[in-house]
Amino acid sequence: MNGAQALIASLAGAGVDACFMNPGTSEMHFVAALDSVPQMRGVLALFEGVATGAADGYARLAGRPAAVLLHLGPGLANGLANLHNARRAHSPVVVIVGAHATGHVRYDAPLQSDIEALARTVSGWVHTSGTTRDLAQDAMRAVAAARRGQVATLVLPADVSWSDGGSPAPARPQPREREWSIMIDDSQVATVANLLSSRALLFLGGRALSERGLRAASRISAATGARLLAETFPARMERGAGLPSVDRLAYLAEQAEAQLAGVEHLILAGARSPVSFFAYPGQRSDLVPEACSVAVLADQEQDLEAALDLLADLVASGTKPVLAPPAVPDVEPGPLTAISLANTVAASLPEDAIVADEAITSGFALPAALAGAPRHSLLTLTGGSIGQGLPAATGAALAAPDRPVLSLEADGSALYTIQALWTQAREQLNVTTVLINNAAYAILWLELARTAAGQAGERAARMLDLSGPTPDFTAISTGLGVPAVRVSTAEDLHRELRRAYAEPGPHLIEAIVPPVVPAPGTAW
Ligand SMILES: Cc1ncc(C[n+]2csc(CCOP(=O)(O)OP(=O)(O)O)c2C)c(N)n1
Ligand SMILES: [Mg+2]
Repeated sequence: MNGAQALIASLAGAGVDACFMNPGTSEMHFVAALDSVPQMRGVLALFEGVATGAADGYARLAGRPAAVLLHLGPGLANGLANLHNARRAHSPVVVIVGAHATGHVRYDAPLQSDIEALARTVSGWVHTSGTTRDLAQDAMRAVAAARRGQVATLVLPADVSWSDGGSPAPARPQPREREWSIMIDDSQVATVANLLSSRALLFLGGRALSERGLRAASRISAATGARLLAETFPARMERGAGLPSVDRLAYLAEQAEAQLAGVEHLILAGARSPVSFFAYPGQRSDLVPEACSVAVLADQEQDLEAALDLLADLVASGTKPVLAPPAVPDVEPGPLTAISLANTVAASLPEDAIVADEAITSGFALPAALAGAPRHSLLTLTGGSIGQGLPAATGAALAAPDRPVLSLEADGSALYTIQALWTQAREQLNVTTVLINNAAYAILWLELARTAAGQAGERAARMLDLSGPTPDFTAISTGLGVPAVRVSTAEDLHRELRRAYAEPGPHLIEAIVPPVVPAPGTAW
């Protein structure tokens, strides 16, 4: 058995049985080994950012890592932005980066670069395998490291992969869920219990946004009057009718400050203390109100759900969570706006959907519209690095093939990783993409004004505008193998959404929606 065969067999044995990849010459033995280890599902992505974003989406749904196979430093570099989003999501991902054979490194061949340095920017664990004998064991260490909620990168020299003498390693005994996590501090739970009142706010993130976490948080809020708020960009949040409805902290600092005004005790449960996304001249970065105390109930490395349950049992025994009633908005016919888009999406959402939201400005009305929609899992842009939505939807669909996936995707963001559509077509994934075409980087129109970067002249405006030519997403999608239609009214969107959900395989609906932000140079 060569190293690659031992590696893949061991990964599959440890439950890592999907590999998103974009291979090159140094990975040919890995690719060849796919035929001797059919338990591993290889999924080809046509850009590394699609592979890494798909592995992130997969992990958010499956709760276990997928593997990613990349080609040396440049392949890894192409995948880094979505590994950044994965790191911010605490997603388990096993990245395997093929490298030159050990004896080849000294010649400084064209693709030689410092792979480990690149890997360290996003990985919690990095190792270069030195021998075929130890490769499978190294892989099992990578899987164990990833399972702690991080990116684990194993660099795989070509000769370590191609040499004989590999033997599969047994999967490490899997810790029971969260067993690896740092113990919850009972005294901390008791301290937090004393802070709870209507002047307290419980700020939720990570696993606190699971059904269990939300139900416990809702009980705590109902019993004590403490307010609830979720982090701005959760990795995964359960939402919809029958679940507690919790607002998210606003992206815009001035709105976030209004949400936090009057809070005297901020209690963190899996979320980081709130900060402004960007700095603005003359504005605060730290969004915690003056004289507000900050306490930690539990963080992402602790069992957040158990911590919330403990707190709920302490302060809310006998109190039931407050659940959102079913409430589906009417679809008002007429030209699409961001509001009618949100209402139409909510009105047509199937039960148990996965919603990947990279709708940027056109998505502002979605949270309210979807609060009473059929229950769904929401995936968002954890690290702010755009080009994540289409890949994440792809990986989520692969991890949860029985659930419909809705990918709400802004035009500018889509164009970073549009090749994801081809993988959706190739794998026949049940993904419905609503591609929101506003022919602009509309959020940057807003940011130009907010940063007080000056009056936008014509030359500046051209940098934030996608018209001339406006990309034709219906043509692009069809060309990549995903059937597509263009709509510009709510009634057409409603009809096409229902049609797409009813038919297996991927679909794209290009929705023409005017920007919600006035163009640069126009009066507000
Ligand atoms: C990797 C990366 N590159 C650039 C940016 C900066 N950026 C943030 S939003 C944005 C444009 C978004 O445009 P679009 O997706 O069309 O959404 P809209 O603002 O029009 O709603 C850009 C370029 C980023 N966040 N991440
Ligand atoms: Mg846009």
